[in-house]
Amino acid sequence: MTYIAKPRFHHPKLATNSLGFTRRDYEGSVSTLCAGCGHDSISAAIIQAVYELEIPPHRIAKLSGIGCSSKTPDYFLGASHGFNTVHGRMPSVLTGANLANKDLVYLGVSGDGDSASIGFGQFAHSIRRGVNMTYIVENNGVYGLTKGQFSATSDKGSKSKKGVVNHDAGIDLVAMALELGATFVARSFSGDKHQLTPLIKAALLHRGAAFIDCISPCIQFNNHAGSTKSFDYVREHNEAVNSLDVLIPREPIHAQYEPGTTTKVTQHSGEVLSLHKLASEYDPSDRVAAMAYLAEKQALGEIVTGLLFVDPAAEDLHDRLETVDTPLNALTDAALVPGSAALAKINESLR
Ligand SMILES: Cc1ncc(C[n+]2csc(CCOP(=O)(O)OP(=O)(O)O)c2C)c(N)n1
Ligand code: SF4
Ligand SMILES: [Mg+2]
Repeated sequence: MTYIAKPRFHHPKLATNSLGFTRRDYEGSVSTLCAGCGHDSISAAIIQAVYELEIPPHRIAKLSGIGCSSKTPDYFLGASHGFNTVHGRMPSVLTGANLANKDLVYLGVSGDGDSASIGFGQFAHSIRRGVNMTYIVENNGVYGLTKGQFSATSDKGSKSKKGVVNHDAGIDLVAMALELGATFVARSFSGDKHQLTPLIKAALLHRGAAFIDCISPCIQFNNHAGSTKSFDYVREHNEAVNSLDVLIPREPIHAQYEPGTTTKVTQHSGEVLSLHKLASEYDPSDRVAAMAYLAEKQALGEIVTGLLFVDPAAEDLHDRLETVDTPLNALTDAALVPGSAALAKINESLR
């Protein structure tokens, strides 16, 4: 059995959002991952984020590749559209689905093996094209599903459970996403749901390629001394540059910060990202400075987390291609077959 269905009944007084859905309505099957796996905490943060954003489950399309991380869409948003692709191919399938129907909210979930090895090219091109999506890598530095080989995000010098040293340079997916032009870039930790949940909410509301690298320890193969992706190592080296509140216009605003320490960023859909600065010199609107800051801190062995870069006025792939608003499967025959006069006009424009 690959999944275990959850019982559908729940306490009649369970809180609901304005759509009448409980948090349970955004859950999926019972997880079959190892108890304590970081990936399950990310699933919980996704459920919380979508419940709080009050997105109807049928408006979400969740896609993944292959790996323990890529299995997780089975464990959240059970009433949403889902597509489990082959290893490393989530980004191209997501791009195709997004081009066919821009009405859905696209959530891609992947692993460090899935995105930084076999799917590295796919990751790169979906980011540089500005596909409107939230792309989460559940990064544990190993191939968890195939029993703990080093992945391309394992840090040079880190040790496997059996003491083998990794001599290859690690790929930093956050640095790559910044370089490739992602318009929302964040790093978080599966053990910090207070940081992760608002980041997922903000990413889902962002128009353009939103990338979150979420360090997610594999308790089975990469949670020992010598690993740089263990719970202890990440807790000790975590340097958060800011903390985030997503302020939806309909909700009361609770956040109160000292004047001068908070930056407000308004995104396309009207919601406001309220960023509380923890590192006074950090500016998330400056891509080049963000890249330099990350490199500097990485050299000191620090793991920089938080919202690292955001361009609230970003355009997405549809803006660049000037596509129609109507999903392709809803276009009428007249729109799809515009006739010989329209064809002649196109041919003329190409001469
Ligand atoms: C084409 C192909 N090559 C190799 C595999 C074997 N394989 C399955 S999962 C995986 C790596 C998974 O690692 P990651 O994406 O980091 O996910 P994790 O299990 O660590 O969450 C590999 C190599 C496969 N399924 N398909
Ligand atoms: S092997 Fe690792 S990544 Fe896979 S479920 Fe177990 S703890 Fe999680
Ligand atoms: Mg992995």
